[in-house]
Amino acid sequence: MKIFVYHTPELVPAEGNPDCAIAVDILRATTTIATALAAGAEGVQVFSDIDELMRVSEAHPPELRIRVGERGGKTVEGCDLGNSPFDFTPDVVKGKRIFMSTTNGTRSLQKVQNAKSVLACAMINLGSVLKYLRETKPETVWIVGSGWEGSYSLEDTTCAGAIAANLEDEADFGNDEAVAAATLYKAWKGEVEELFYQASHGKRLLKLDCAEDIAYCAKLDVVDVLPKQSSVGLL
Ligand code: 3SL
Repeated sequence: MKIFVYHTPELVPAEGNPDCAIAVDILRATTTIATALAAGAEGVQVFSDIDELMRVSEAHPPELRIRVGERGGKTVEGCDLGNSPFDFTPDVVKGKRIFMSTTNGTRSLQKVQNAKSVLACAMINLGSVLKYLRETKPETVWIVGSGWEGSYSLEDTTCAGAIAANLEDEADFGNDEAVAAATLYKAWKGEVEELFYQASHGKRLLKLDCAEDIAYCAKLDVVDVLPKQSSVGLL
């Protein structure tokens, strides 16, 4: 297994496709996706464009769909929910299809759509992703951080590093970013919540009164779910 880390979707190579691509958007899209699936959502379809989300979801029965839209941390007008994982409870999402567009996370998932397998990873489902990698042993793994509008984000690199660091005895690191991410995670292991408050998006979310979201996003292995891309979205 050879692990490559890319800090943002923009840094993903234009050529080549990995055996497994893992999108990471700790604050908060991949955390929310894992939470929604663990709560019984039927699946999550991601869109980079809100108009496209509205158009495609129109064909789905309204009582069986949830439209999720976030821009700049806030709920998009006309959508049912924003991106706080706490809104995705079983009574709200069970059996429903989620149509989701967020500022950065859904863009990174779309960017790696052509990989042989595509996963969404957060701290809260790290163990499930590690188990999948250990069992399937993909030859090449790309871990793609979502960043913020094209720039680096500390929290996504921390999670990328958590994947890489846990596999360092079983895998090779394919680029310096993977080495750096693993080093970052090992330096902050056990204190990732504190680190997330220092991240620029952590600060942005604090201004939006989302401290509880950050604390939840920093938790390790609270759900046993593997969001994996299929022809009908992440299941
Ligand atoms: O950028 C994203 O995709 C979102 O996760 C951002 S937010 O945490 O919902 O503000």
